[in-house]
Amino acid sequence: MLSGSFPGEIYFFKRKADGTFAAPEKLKDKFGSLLNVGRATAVAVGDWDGDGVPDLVIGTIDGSVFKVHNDGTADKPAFGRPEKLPGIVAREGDAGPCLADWDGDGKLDLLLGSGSGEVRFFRNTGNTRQPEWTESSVLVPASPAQLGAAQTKSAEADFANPTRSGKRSKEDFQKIPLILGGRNFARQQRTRVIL
Ligand SMILES: [Ca+2]
Ligand SMILES: [Ca+2]
Repeated sequence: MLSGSFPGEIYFFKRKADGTFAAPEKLKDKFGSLLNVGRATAVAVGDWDGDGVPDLVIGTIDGSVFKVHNDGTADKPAFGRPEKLPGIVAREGDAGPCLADWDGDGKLDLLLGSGSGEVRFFRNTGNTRQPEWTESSVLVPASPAQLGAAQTKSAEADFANPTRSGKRSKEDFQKIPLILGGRNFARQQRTRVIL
C-alpha cells in the first residue's frame, strides 16, 4: 500500500504474508533522493506506459499532478524524475489522482479528485506507451462550499476480481465502482461515496 503525506513524502507499507503491513518506508528515486513533489501528496499506481512495470502519479496541494516512471521492476522499483503533467490541475487544489481504464479502451485514463469536490475524467487519447491526458470531462461536479464533500480523493477497484483492478473490458464498463473519500467542511465530517 502506498500513501502520500502532508510533508509530501510517499510512504510504502509492504504487505506481509499474514496480511499485516511492515513498518512504512519512504520511497526514493533511483538517484537516492526522497520522492517529494510538493505538499499534501496523494499517490496512485498504474502502468501508464504499458511496459508491464507499475509506475506512479502523484497529486499535490496546489492541484498539480506529476507522473513518475518506474525504470526498475515491480519488486525492485527504480523511480525516475517526476514530470509535471501539463494542463492537468485540480480546481481549488488538492489533486487526488487515480489511474484506471475508465472507458474500457485498453488505455489507462486519469481520474482526478480535487479540493472543490469535483472529479474529472481525463481520457487517454495517446497510445498504450505514451499516454495523453488532455481532454477532460466532469464525472462528479464540484460541491457547493457549505454543503458537499470537498478534498475529493478517488480510487477504483474491482473488489470481486482484484487482479483486474485498473484494467477492464468493454463488458465490464459500469460494473466497477468509483470510490470517493472527502471531507465536509460545514459539518466537519468525512464522507464516502460509491458510484
Ligand atoms: Ca510502466
Ligand atoms: Ca481508457
